[in-house]
Amino acid sequence: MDNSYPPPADFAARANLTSDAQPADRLAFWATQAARLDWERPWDEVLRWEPPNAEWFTGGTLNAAVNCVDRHVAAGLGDRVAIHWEGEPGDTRTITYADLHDEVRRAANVLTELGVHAGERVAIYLPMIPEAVVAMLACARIGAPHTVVFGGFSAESLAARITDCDARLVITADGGFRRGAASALKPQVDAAVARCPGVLNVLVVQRTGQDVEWTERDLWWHETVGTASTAHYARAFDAEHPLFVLYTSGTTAKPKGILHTTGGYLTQAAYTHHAVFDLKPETDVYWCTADVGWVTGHSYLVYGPLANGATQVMYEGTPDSPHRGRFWELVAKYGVTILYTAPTAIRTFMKWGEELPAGYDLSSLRLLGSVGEPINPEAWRWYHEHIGGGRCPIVDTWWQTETGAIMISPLPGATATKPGAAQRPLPGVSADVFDEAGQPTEVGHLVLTEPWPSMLRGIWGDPERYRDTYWATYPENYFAGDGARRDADGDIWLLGRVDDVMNVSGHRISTTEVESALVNHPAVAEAAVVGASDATTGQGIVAFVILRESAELGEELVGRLRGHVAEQIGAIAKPRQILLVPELPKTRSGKIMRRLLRDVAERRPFGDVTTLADSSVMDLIVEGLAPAA
Ligand code: 6R9
Repeated sequence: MDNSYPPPADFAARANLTSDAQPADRLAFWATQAARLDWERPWDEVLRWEPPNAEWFTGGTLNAAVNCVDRHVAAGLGDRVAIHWEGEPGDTRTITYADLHDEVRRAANVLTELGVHAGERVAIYLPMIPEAVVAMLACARIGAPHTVVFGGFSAESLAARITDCDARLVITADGGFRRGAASALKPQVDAAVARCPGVLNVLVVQRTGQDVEWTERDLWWHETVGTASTAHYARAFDAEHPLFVLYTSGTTAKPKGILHTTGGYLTQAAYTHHAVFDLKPETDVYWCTADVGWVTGHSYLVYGPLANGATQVMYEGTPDSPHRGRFWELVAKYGVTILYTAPTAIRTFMKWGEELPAGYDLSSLRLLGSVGEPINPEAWRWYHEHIGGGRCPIVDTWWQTETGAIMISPLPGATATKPGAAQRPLPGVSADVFDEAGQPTEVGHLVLTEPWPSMLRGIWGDPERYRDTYWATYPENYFAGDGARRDADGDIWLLGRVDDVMNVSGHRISTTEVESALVNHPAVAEAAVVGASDATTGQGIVAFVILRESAELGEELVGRLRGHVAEQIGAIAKPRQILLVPELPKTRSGKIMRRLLRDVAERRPFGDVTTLADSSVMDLIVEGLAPAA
C-alpha cells in the first residue's frame, strides 16, 4: 500500500530545494530565511524562548505590507500581475503590484483618517474580492491587527469576534456572489454592530449593488478609498508587533482568537511558500482556492505569495457555479501552474466524475497541494492522475491556524511522496510523536518540540487558555491535538484529531483510515467514521456513507462495504454499522463534524449545530435513519 512517488527528474532538476534535510543550526537557518524580507532595522537576537512564550527576531523592525507590495514595485516589478481576479458571474479584474501599491496606500490613508491607530483592531467581513486583500494589507501597513471573519459566519459569530478583540472598525461589502445569486453581507454587519458599541465606523465595498440600510457610521469604500491620496509613509513596526488575530474553534463553545505577530510569521509564510510550492515568481501562476477568512487564505493567498512577488488567481465563488467545470476552466484560462486545494474539494470532484476535468486543458499544472485534513490515498491518486496528469508532485501540507504556516510536508523536488502522508517536518521545524508519558513512540500525539517563527503568540485575552490548551500536556512541547503515526522510514502520517482516533478492543484505529478504505470502494462518494461507545469493545466503528450517483442501493451493498473495509484494513476495522446518508455535516471550512455524527451513532439528541455550513443537514440525516432498535 505504501508505494511512493519520487520527484519527477525534470521537476527536481529545476526545484528550489533539492534536499529535505534538517539544517545543522536551526536558528542560523531561520535567520537566513528572515533575510528574504526587507527589514528597516536588523534584529538583535533570533529567538528568545521562555516557554511557552517566544519572541523571534527581537529588536528587528519591518513593515509587512511594504514587504508584500512596495518592495516589488521598487524593484521594477510594478507591472507584474499580482492578482488575476475572477468574479463568480464571470467579471474579471487584473491587479498589478503597482495597482495594489496604490490601493493599499489609499486604504491606509482612509483607516488613519477614521482614527484607527497602530495596535487597534479592525474586523474584515468580506467576500473573496480584491478589496479583502487590500484591506488586510492596509491594516498591516498602519500596524492595526486585522481579524478576518469568514463571510459565511452569522451576525452572532461576527459580533462575538468583534467583541472579543474589541474592534473599532468593520470593513464589509453590500454582498457577494455565491451560487449564481447576490448574497447580502451588510445586514449581518448591521445586526452585529448593533450589539458592539465599540465599533465607530463601517466601511462598505460596493460589490453586488443590492439595497443596503445606511446609518451615519457607514461609509462607502469607493467614496473614501476611491478618492484618497496615494501618498502614504509606511513606518516600520517591531518584529513582535501583532499582525492579526484569527478565530478558530476549540473544544469549548468559545472560539479562540489566535494571535500572530509580524517578523516571524512573515518569514515562515514566505519561506514555506517558496520551498513547498517551489515558486518561480517570474513564470508561475499560483492558485490557492481557500477563502481569506481561513488561515490558509491568510498565509497562502495574502502574506506568503505576495511577500514572494507571486502572480496568482483569486476566485470569488464556488466550484459548481455556474457549472461543475469552473475550477478547470480557470486553470486553463489563466495557465495555472500550482494549485492548492482541500481533500473535501477533491472528493467532491471525484464524485462528479473524471470526465469533467478531462474536458479542459490542464497541461499548465506542474504542482498540486492539499491542506485541511488528512487526504485519503484514493483521493490523492485521483488528484494525481486526473488533475495532475500523472506528472505533478503533490504536497500534502500539515499545519494549523496556530502554527501560522506549513510545518510538515514533502518538498516536491526532494521527497518521494507517499499518498496520504504529510511525511517530513520542513527544514527548521522539529516534530515528534509522543505517547501519553511524553516519550517518543510509533503511534501517539503529534508534538512540535522546538519553537518556530510563525507560531501563535497567544490566545487573544486569555494567556491561561493558551498555556492549558497547547503547553500543559507536554511542558515545553507544543501539543497539536492531532494523532500521528511514524512509519519505518521515519515519515509522519496524520491520523486526524486526537478525539477522532478510535479505540476498538484495545486497538487504535484511525477514523481516517476506515474512511479511506470506504472511499476506495467504487460505490462510495464520501464517508465519515466515528467511534461510538460500545459495551463490549470500548468503541464500535460507525460509518456514514454517501453513495455515488451511479451506485445501486440495498442491504447487500452495506454488507459488501463492511467486507471491503475488512479486506482493506483487517476484520478489526469492520464497521459495526454503516448508515447511508444524503449529506455529511461540515463546518464552513469543509471539516466533517464528527462530534455530531457521534451523537447520531450513539442515538442521543445532537449538540450545537451553529458552526455547520448548512444546519439542515443533520435533520436530513436523522430523518433518513430507521428508529432506534
Ligand atoms: C491549515 C488548516 C488544523 C487541523 C489540524 C489537522 C487538520 C490540516 C492537514 C490536516 C492531516 C493535513 N489538518 N492539514 N490533517 N493532513 N495535511 O487547516 O488549519 O483550520 O486550523 O485546521 O486540520 O487536524 O490540526 P486549521
